[in-house]
Amino acid sequence: PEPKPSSAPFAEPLHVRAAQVLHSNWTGASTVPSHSLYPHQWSWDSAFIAIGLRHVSPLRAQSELETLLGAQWGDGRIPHIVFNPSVPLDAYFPSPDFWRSSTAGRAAGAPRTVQTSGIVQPPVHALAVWLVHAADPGLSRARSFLSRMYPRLAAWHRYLLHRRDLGGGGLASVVHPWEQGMDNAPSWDAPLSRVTPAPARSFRRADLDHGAAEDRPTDLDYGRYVRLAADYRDAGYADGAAGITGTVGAAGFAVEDPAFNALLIASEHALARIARELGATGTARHARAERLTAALVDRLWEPAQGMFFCRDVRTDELIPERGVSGLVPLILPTLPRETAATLVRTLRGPHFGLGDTTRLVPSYDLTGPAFDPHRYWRGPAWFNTNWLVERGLRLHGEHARARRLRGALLETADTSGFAEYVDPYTGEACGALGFSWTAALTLDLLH
Ligand code: 9YW
Repeated sequence: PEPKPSSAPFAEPLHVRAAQVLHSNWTGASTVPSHSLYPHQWSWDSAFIAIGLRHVSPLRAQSELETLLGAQWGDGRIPHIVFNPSVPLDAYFPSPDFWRSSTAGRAAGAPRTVQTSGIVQPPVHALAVWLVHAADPGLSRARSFLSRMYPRLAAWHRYLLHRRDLGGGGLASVVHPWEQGMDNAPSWDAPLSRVTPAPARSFRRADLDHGAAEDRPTDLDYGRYVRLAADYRDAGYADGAAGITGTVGAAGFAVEDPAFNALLIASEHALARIARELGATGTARHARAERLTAALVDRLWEPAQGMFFCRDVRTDELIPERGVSGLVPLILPTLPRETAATLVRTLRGPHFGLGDTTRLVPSYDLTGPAFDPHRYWRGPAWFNTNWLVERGLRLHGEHARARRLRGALLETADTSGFAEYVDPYTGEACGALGFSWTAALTLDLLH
């Protein structure tokens, strides 16, 4: 096991150690989430990393996002992984020879020179670009950062809002659990159960070389992840009508997720600000973000449970599992007052226990049948989702609660050695240590 960095009095201050983590995970053009477990560039990780990195090096924060957006596909999608060609193929699965982006993704406009995956991750990017700009507007203007990023971000949002509106209600669907970023969340169990797993002998998991099997998704989950991704690839990564009948429909996985869509909406607000900074009004984008907020409430709010649920697009029904994803819409500025107040009550209640039984917001319902305080997205607390909740609490005037959550996050980041995720009750470290977004968001909370 990796040694736990000491938090003894003679240790460097927290911000120095957080910066050291980012420094050692920097590869020259981007940052790996973790050298051992995830040795390439991940999409939403890079957005969170840039948000922290901007306090240490605004230039590197800009480069991080430029590298990611440089791997954008012609149809507008930003791939969930950009592969580092100097890392051996067997270091991570699925590797470039599984995704085959430059050949299988040709019709969708995959880049020819860089290898990527063909699925996406939550759209935190416009928000990150805006925050990175704001950290050093002079440098940003000198490098035309916003004017270079804007058309790419606009194409990204266009892709999600048009090609991925599989439910027809205005929201974006994910076609794979990896796209939403919370791989084995219990919300996926029902829609995934319709997917025939790929045979275990047809692939080799690299994650188990570094992570404890009892903390990671199961082999059965992995078989289904592989099947969904291979079917999508074999249909040329096509979305829309062709995707539904040809690939997504065949496997049956299409889900509208509250966190994914809330991040899209928050990013649309950020894009409006970027447009304004570039001399446009931004009004149309703010208006669109408000319409999307109304669609989110209309399609995913479950009043009887006081939170948002996922909608299974295949059955057109809400999935009755309480995950942290259903609390993330708290980051939305035009959420109805009563909805925001209800979310805060749910956060403090028995299912998430914040400020009562838990120190950080768990990824899943403490009372749910699938709850496990150590298994990945089925209970442990993650720093990115907690950072979003802290931001949401502040936005809705819950300053004392936000302050307490901030304090708990900083303390847990410190004592856990910037762990990937932690036991929500005890703060015990799980997964990789020296994890980039944990260090980055620590830096952001310290500023
Ligand atoms: C995997 C990199 C990624 C995150 C995801 C997280 C995990 C990859 O790691 O997925 O192999 O399981 O679930 O959100 O972006 O940090």
